[in-house]
Amino acid sequence: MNELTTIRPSTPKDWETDQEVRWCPGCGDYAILKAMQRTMPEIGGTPENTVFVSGIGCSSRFPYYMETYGFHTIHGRAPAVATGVKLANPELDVWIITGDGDALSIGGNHTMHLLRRNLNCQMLLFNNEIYGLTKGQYSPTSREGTRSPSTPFGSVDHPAKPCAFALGSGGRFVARGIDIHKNLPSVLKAAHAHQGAAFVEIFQNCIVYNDEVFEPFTAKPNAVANQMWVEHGKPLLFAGGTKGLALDIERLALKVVDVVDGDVSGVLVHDVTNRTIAHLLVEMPFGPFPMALGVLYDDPAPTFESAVVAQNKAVSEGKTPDLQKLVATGQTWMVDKQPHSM
Ligand SMILES: Cc1ncc(C[n+]2csc(CCOP(=O)(O)OP(=O)(O)O)c2C)c(N)n1
Ligand code: SF4
Repeated sequence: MNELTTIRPSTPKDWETDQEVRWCPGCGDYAILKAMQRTMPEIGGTPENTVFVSGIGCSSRFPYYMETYGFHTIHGRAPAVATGVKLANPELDVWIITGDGDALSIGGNHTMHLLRRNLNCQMLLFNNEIYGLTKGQYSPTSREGTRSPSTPFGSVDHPAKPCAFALGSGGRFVARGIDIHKNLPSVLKAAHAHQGAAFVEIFQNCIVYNDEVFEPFTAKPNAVANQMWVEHGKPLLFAGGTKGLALDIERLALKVVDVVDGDVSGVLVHDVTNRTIAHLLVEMPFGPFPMALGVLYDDPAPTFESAVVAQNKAVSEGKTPDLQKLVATGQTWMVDKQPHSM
């Protein structure tokens, strides 16, 4: 007689592998890995139905450390491989792990097409504003003036904003988190709950080549003043609720307002389905404005693989598959000349 095995919910430990972790001690990647291993049981994930797909970079070593299926692919091409995985089996839970170089330099076009097609997957971009694996060259997100082996006199490029890129590419879910922040698992959960391509930028400290670059908003003394965690249906407040964001109607832009005696009447209320608010939040210059974090935009639309599956079903309805006929259809020809003998 067959015996039934009870399936017990997984624990974070079930998602750990026996692989030696090769990141530098103190790298922000460790904290993201932990947050992911904590999140998987909470979303009811099962290792056999989960796939991590990465490109190339320090961040892209991630699949080795998750006890799931995984592909460490080629530079910038994780979205292409993830698309193939999802089309082959739309039931799989697919997570793409990438870096700012991988996703926005060599892989910029692939990232764009993944987002505009709206493949149902999660894409986590570990943004450390540098190429870590290749020893610290500047990346598309490096700030102007960044001194690196490839910009010894300081970068003169205008940096890309990953979340603005994602929105501009047609992304329907855009969020931000911080490697060591306690809210990261809830951002990952929201990304997973979204049906479609969910893009998450995670500020990740590269302790070796770009240490403390996010300190102006991640360091303890700066966090309260400069982090603004947004929540759907709640006013956009920061600095312990003493400041908020309002719309400057004349300039059609955001402005910072003081909140006096808890009066939030002029403060914008966050609506995750409002694309205009999302654009304003991701474009806010840090300094005069806080860093907007959490789910900035979440407005689902039909997914790529559901459209492909529906189309395949419609065109094959009532037809019997015939591979021989397919191969012999269209432009076919006979080669009757014999190859030259050697
Ligand atoms: C086709 C190709 N070009 C260049 C490289 C060299 N290369 C490897 S990783 C990388 C950049 C990685 O930076 P990022 O995506 O920011 O990841 P991090 O290492 O910082 O996590 C580059 C340029 C490569 N491996 N393959
Ligand atoms: S080089 Fe930077 S990003 Fe890469 S493992 Fe080391 S600390 Fe992390």
